[in-house]
Amino acid sequence: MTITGRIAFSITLIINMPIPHISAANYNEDKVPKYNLIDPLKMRDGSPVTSTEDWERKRRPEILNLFREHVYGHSKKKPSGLKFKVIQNDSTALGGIAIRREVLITFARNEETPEASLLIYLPKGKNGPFPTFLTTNFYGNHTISSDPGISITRSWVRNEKKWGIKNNKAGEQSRGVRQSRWAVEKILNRGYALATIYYGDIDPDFDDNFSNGIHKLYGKPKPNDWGSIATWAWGLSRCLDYLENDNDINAKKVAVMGHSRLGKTALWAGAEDERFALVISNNSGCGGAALSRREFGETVKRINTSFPHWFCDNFTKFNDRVNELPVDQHLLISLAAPRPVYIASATEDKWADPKGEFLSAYHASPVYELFNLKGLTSPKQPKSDHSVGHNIGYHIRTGKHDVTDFDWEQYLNFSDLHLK
Ligand code: GTR
Repeated sequence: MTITGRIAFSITLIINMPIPHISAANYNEDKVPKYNLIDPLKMRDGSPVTSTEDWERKRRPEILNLFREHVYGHSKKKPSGLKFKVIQNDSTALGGIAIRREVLITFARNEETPEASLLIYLPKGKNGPFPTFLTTNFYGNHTISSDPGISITRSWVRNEKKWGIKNNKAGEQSRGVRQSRWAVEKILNRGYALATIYYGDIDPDFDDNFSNGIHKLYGKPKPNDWGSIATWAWGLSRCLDYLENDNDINAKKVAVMGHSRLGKTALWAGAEDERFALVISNNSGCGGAALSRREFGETVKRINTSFPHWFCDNFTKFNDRVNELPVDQHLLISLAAPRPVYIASATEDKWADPKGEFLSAYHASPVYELFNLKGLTSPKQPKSDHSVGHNIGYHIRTGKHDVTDFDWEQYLNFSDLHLK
């Protein structure tokens, strides 16, 4: 074996190494434990939810609060020192088809607190204000396109040898490395703006006992205070605060979208902030769209062990007793109602439990029906590469854990139905 081969082999071994005290992931449908799902239309005290008023005034706040208390943690209010500054506006971007705008977001005067850069592409030659996709990204705004004008993040980034990222610092070498996941031109051609922020600008994605990122501004969280997912979602809301004041953006038509851990983030952002008009979760898995009670692929215990900083500490109490969780992820999806929500899976993404992601979407349907909207009507997962649903959209794409042009095509079609 070559040296690179040996390194790759050892990395694979490490990733697949069992974590002590955690049983191996289950991928066998016959071994999914029996479970009862919580009825979205029944209050904790057993009283039924029979009207949209009951939902809005009682049941929705009850569910939201349970997720805050036991899963993602309570988030902080908008900081008083929040400021936005447009630092560039270039109408010759992407060969002249787009306006590239960058907005520097500062959260407080204290120099040690983070600053974030919001990248916006607006379609040129079309009439705004534009409906917009707002998303977080994994490696810095400059990785979503090879556009040389995007500023390189100065925040902590994950080291990635293949892209020349060393010492947790991004550089020119990583420009455009993630462009396959961002159908920028397609989005602009269809008349949407795209806005994105690097999640590490809000909170670096590693366990540092909550001392860096935005946590620095607010101090160490209590067991029911925000973990990193909630901070990233909060960051998206701060971006929306800016978008509300940008005349080129239709802030009433902003779809929040994310992939994987950032798909979990998009779902939580949509739940916490009802200004988001539409919510899209791509391959979000455990702690995202997938039902925790199925314990298929990644489990609550596993995720809390590998990523202790993502959720609030209270979530760990349920590591060995998911059935006692007062929520499950279909209720998270129901928090989007009556706004449209789209859930997407991938056939090879077993770790994220595609069937569990679908079932969550399906079991959120009664809440949409309460609003006289159609949810998903069949409990059977649709065939691959075929989008279903009007208010709750779903597809399972052939292939691996990723975001592809096919996924974006479905999000655009779905958004056309609701945001155009
Ligand atoms: C995995 C994690 C998943 C998913 C994914 C990602 O390691 O187990 O929950 O979030 O990372 O974000 O890429």
